[in-house]
Amino acid sequence: MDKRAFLKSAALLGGGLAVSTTGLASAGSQALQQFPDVFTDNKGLYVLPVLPFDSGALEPYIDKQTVEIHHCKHHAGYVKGLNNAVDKVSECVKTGDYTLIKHWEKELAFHGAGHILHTLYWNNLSPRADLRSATLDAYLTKSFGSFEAFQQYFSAATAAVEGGGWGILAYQPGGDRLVVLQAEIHQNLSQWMAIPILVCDVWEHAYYLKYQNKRAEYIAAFFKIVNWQQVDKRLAACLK
Ligand code: MN3
Repeated sequence: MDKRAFLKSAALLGGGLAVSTTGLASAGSQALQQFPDVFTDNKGLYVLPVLPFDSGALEPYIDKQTVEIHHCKHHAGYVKGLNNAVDKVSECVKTGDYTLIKHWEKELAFHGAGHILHTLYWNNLSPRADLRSATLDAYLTKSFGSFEAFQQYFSAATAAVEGGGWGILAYQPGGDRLVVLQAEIHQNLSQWMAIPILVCDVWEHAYYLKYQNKRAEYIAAFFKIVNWQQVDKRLAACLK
């Protein structure tokens, strides 16, 4: 087994830090197994993934020092901050004290987006560009006209990101197509790779005529009318 294949199988088992000796014990590991990027170990703790290549292997395109600082300092910082935010949110849930929930949700999004996007970034780099599959090419053609058109569009959109951020090629499940997105900074209260299964609109237009400034009352009413069957169906689709 070469290094990359070994690390891939290790990542599937344990989140990428080491080969798991306990195997796939956790609930949800079925779902994790189907996606090639894993963000946690098998206990649910977020972990810094092992790079799928040597830190100097991307030279001359990306230099060794940049890769090492980016991975061991920046990415590791997101992992640490994310686990801390998860702990603090767990405390809020346990104690029922949500006084600081806005702060910790922001931390969760900032570090969560950082950890998830950097894991995707490392795993979608390789010392040599691989060939694309016929399926990927078909989706690129269906969505953008051709690979060349996609590459031009992705490059232009990514170059035009205002300030720090990301260019992102994403699959849109409801439309069965690919889309190109810009992410300014990187979180805006999203962690990415999270598929919504229940949403509540809290723009004022959704409740103001009846509830005015009492948003919490509207949210309590919302919970009286949730279509849980639809939520179940969405969850089932995610776990497929
Ligand atoms: Mn970065």
